[in-house]
Amino acid sequence: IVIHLESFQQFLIDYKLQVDGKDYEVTPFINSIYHSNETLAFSNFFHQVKSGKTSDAETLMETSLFGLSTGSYMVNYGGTNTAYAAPSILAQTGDYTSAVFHGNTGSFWNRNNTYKQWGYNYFFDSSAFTEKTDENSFQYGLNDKYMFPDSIKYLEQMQQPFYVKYLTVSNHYPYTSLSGDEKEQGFPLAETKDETVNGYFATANYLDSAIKDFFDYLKETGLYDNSIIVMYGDHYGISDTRSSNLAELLGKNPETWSNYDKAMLQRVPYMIHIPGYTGGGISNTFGGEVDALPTLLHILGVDTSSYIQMGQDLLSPDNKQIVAFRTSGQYVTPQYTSYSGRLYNTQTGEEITNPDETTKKDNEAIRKAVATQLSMSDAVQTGDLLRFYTPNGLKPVDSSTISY
Ligand code: GP9
Ligand code: MN
Repeated sequence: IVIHLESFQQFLIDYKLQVDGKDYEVTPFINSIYHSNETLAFSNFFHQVKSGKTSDAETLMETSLFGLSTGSYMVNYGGTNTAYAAPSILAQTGDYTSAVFHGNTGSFWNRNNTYKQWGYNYFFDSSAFTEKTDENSFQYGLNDKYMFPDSIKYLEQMQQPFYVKYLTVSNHYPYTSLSGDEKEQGFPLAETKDETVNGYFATANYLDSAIKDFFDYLKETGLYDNSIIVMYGDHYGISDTRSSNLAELLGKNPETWSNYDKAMLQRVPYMIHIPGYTGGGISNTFGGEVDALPTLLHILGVDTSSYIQMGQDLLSPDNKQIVAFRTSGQYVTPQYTSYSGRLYNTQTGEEITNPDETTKKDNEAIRKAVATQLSMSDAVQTGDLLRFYTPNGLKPVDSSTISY
């Protein structure tokens, strides 16, 4: 069960918003999952999306290929390209049935066509749920506290084992989806000069509570004990142009807010929650969304050695820990951060203005690795190259057998 946490940044984890001298924990339930020893959690996991936003995150997470440098891969190629995505791989290696639940119209980001190419058997979009009203929804669809309970009548009919994805929406810009929503719980607004920043915590808190309720349902029905639950944040919620307005809330000085701070804010949660497993913990390995699929498949015991995937297993000791942003020349490694034309020491946040020879050489090598990873991904995506290559043991999806 994969839960896509809309616009959810890593800094929300364990964050307490202070209003009128009182502390309000924003996402208590997600925090408890993050810290559980039944969870493999990552503290340096970065989103890698560009203008395809949510659709880029979906592409990265489920195919281990990047979105495009301009526009959305799902919109431009998703409906026609041959793909070996999570649902298709799991159907063929583990007999999984698959579905997506999302409270927006199915054609948004060309999902209805792309999901067929990815092998999703079912797609439950807004037409499958309670009618949207002004109170329970906003421009991006049905609010999370309606979508999750509404999905259950479908979920309980799914052939097991299943691979399902929930795309949440309530924590989406402009963070005002809760006005009129009866299930909102009065979480306070922040008090900065930026309305967008102010609303972000209340919608994140609402998402947290929707997920807690969903977990309660999973536990009641016993599905929980037989499932792995993955959660990830798709991309930033507060953009670089606004993020200095977060500085004070994060105990930083808005005057000295730097490109380094902006880069670090591109971290999003990635958690693999395995009920009954006790070897979890928080890994500081640096990685990104492109690494999620190989990591998950290896946990599930799938041999990915013949698959065309750009990511690396985050749990592998051989992981290179080079995180490419989709904007060229931008990257993060445990040592260096290159963002908006400036280079920083990742550990200290200090800018490197006069790099020595070793630093220059190191960064040239990183730049090359990043450029290669992106250009290989672009070649596959824009040339539809997977139509010429069938990984061992897999067949391409016949999307004509899927209808929604
Ligand atoms: C809409 C939702 C939002 O269906 O997934 O997409 P975004 O604006 O974040 O790309
Ligand atoms: Mn999104």
